[in-house]
Amino acid sequence: MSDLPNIVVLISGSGTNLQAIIDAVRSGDIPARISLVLSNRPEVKGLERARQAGIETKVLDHTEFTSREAFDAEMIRQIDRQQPDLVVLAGFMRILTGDFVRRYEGRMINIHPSLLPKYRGLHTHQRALDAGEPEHGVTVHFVTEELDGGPNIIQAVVPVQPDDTAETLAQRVQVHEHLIYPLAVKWFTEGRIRLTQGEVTLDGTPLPPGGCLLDSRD
Ligand code: NHR
Ligand code: GAR
Repeated sequence: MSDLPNIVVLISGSGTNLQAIIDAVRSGDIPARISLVLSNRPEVKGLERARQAGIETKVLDHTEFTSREAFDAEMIRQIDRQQPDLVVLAGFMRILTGDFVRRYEGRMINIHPSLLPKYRGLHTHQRALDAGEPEHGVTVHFVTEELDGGPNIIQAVVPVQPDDTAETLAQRVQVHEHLIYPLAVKWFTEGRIRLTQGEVTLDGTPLPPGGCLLDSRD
């Protein structure tokens, strides 16, 4: 056992954000260890990434459970075995029950591909394009029961280009995801980021509602 903070990562897909975090742990940038990668979908690329990095993996296929409550209860069992300091949702695509979210309140974060509070939920890139938004982006936030409603930690702004499709926009947003998610995980594991009474502080100073802003437009 090591004294480093312990992270459990939940995924559903390709795991490029997981990879960015693995790389930052490896390089020593994030002072932590990843003890488990849990996927609700079998055979996704993210599981292979975890195995390649020598991290324990577990699949809990949600289709094999009779209810969200039963699925979440088994996830809790698997996660609590690791006694994690931080639970990281990295492209995890199942809505979590209140019981689950409350259990990890203040130590569970998510990356969501929009400038929250805009475009909660799914298909964010297409919805931003349809609305004619001049800019879009990505948010790292603490997870609360309200879907994509938790307080923000970091946002990165990405300008929308006239010829953008949902795919090209998603690709440019992802470049920023891979910058800000490892940074948020680093700050949390260093004890710099805290959620207290619904407010996020960085080094003890409350963040503005959007969170820390990474603006690469200039
Ligand atoms: N759970 C809670 N309670 N609160 C949040 O803020 C959560 C959460 C679970 C996941 C990630 C979120 C995102 O970043 C997240 C945040 C999935 C859906 C969804 O509709 C919505 C938001 C997010 C993740 N999922 C469908 C469901 O029925 C399934 C969709 C699919 O499998 O493709 O769970 O966007
Ligand atoms: C990321 O773009 C993430 O922002 C988004 O899914 C992708 C996962 O990619 N998350 C959501 O849409 C959550 N509902 P990854 O598996 O390669 O990290």
